[in-house]
Parts: sequence; structure tokens; C-alpha cells
Amino acid sequence: MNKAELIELFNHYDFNIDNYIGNKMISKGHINTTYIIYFDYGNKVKRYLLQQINTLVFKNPQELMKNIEQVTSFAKNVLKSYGVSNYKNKFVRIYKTSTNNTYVKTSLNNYYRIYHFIEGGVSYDESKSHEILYNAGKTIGYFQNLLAHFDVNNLYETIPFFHDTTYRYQTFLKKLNNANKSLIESAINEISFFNDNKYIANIIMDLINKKQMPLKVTHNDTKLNNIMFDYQTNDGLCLVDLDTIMPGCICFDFGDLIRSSCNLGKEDSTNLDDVIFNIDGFISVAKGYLESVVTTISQIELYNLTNGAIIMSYECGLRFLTDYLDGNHYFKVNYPTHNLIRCKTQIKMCKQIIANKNNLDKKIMDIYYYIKQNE
Ligand code: GN1
Ligand code: MG
Repeated sequence: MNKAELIELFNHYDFNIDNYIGNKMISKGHINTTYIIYFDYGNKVKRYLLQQINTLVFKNPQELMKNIEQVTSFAKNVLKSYGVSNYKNKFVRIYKTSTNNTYVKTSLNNYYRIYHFIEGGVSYDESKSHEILYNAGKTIGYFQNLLAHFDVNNLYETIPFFHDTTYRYQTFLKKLNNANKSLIESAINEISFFNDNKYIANIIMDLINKKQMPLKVTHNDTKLNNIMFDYQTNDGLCLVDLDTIMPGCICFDFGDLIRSSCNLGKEDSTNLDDVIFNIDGFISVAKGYLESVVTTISQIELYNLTNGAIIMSYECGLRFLTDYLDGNHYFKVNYPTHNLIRCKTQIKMCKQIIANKNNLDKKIMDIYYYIKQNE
């Protein structure tokens, strides 16, 4: 980070620049740029999370921060009312400026915000541990419960049509139309996959449009590494990356967790043989998730949880491909074909989840009724 900008930024907070010792960039996250900043207070070192908001993606940082402020203060009150003792690491907390603002716009027109560091927390890019997968599912359900009575009408839409898969498919077609010929040739099989399976894009969107699928407060970016776990016990602590909290379908939150956590490979494995759908992992996530939402989930949501996983892997792959065809402007990439590689892993996940759909649907119903009976 530019030193002068850092000083300008710190002047908005009650930090003493003399105590500042340095920062470390965190390479996780495809959108915003995140740093841990360290301050030495003699007897202890304090750290905070500093994030530069990607304004190409989030066009209105002010509205985005209003969403986060409303949601975090709402959740804090719910946690207090539950009598949760250590509510401080159970939800993200904004560190406010000296004038009580939630973010700073610097003279370079960059937007920054600071969060309290979640001490004792750890996140995982991938995991084979059933304990972690179960706790991940549980944490997402818990998050949805905490915000169940938050009025969705108070939320701004930070990225319009974010999980509107029908719209995502139309955007893909437009970009495909204008894409460079050699890029198209390099992705010919992937392009065919999305065209041949475009029915997937409409499965839940049709239900939403017909008002058969309820909209609730959802996180919308529930990939595994957006969940913090207690580093000693592996209990789920909270969800981070709250920029996409919007009204949405809970099946997408469940599905995004499945697509990201039940892959025995990586999101960007170059060897597709590694990308194996972890069916037992799916069951662990479903157990944790359903235990959290058993009293609030509706039948239509229950029947569409597996669809949520199929759609999220389809949509995520489609978005990676769209960005690849468009010249990699949206997701951060380490090399030119990174988005194409990511797209291939999502297609492989999608195909495997489809192949197991009947079995997975049955497992979900079995788990649900088991939990119901033992409530
Ligand atoms: C992005 O910001 P991050 O890395 O947690 C993206 C998600 C994708 C994900 C794919 C705002 O999440 O929608 O599913 O990458 N976030 C946004 O890994 O577009
Ligand atoms: Mg993230």
C-alpha cells in the first residue's frame, strides 16, 4: 500500500501512526484486496483487517457499507438477546472512524474499511474433515437464523441480478458474441456445456419468478473460505465477506458451500482427476445445515437444496468463463487461463452433482426427517 495513502487513512481513525508496525496482504478472495494491519501497543500487538473495496465490482460502496452496518448491528443485538457470551467473534464488527463512519474514501478515490480482527479464527480454502464440513453447514444455517427477522426491504442490492442465473446466461451469450476468436476456440467444450445445459439456469429462477420460492436474507457468497472456525475446536464462528448480503434463495447459500467445500481438489486444480465430488462431505454439510434450519426451512426449499448445488456450480463456472471471454476484468487471476481452469473444475463438479442428484435428494430428506423426529 502507498505510504501517504495509509497515513491519510489512519488519520481518520484513532490510531497513532507511531504504533503502526506493518501489514500483510491476504491473498484469499477474488474481489477485494485485504491486509492485516499491525499496531504495537508496548504490552501487546493489536491487529485489524483492512480492506480496499473493489469499486469495479461494488459500484456503490456507501450503500454496501450501509447494508453491512445494519446487518452487523442487528445480529449483535440478536446474539446479545440469545445470551451468547463471546459475541465479539460470532459476527463481523466494523471498526469505525473517529467521526463514526464505516469507511473512508481517500484522495486517490479509493474506498477502505477496517474490521476488528476475529481473534482465534481460522478459515480453510478446502477441507476433507467431516467435522469442519458439518460445522460449515451449521454456521450458514445459524447465520440465516440470526437474520431471519431482519427486514429484507431495508437492504440495498449491492450487485443487481447477482444470483439471477437466467440473467447470467444472457450476459454470457453477449460476451461470447463479442469475444476474440482464439479465446472462443480455446473454450469450445466449455461453451457447449453451458449451452447444452442452459435449463439449469432457470430451475430455481422460475420458482422465484412464480413466487413459489421465498426470498430471505442470504449471504450469497458462502464459499468455504468465507467461514471462520475456532482454530482450536473447529466450531464455526461466523461468516465473513458480507458485501453480497441481499434478499435471496437459501438453496443458493447451501449450494455455494457445497460447490466450494465438497470438491476433493481445488477450485483451480489443473488436473481434473483431482476434482472429485465428496458425497460424504455433502452429507456432513447437509446435517449441519439442516440442524440449524430445521424449524424454518420450507418444503420447496428442502426439495431444491441439491438443485442449489447444481445451479451454483453451473453459475460459478459460467461466470468464470464469461470473465475469461471478456479478458479477465472481474475475478483476480494469476495467469491468463486461470478463469478457464476454474470454469473446468466447476463443470466437473456440476456434472458429478447431477449424476448423484436422486441419491443426494434422498439423503437430504432422510437427514431432515431424522432431525425432525429427534427434535
Ligand atoms: C468471489 O470474494 P470471494 O473470493 O469470496 C465472488 C463469488 C464467487 C467466488 C468464486 C462478489 O468470492 O461470487 O462465487 O469468488 N464474489 C463476488 O470463488 O463476485
Ligand atoms: Mg472471501
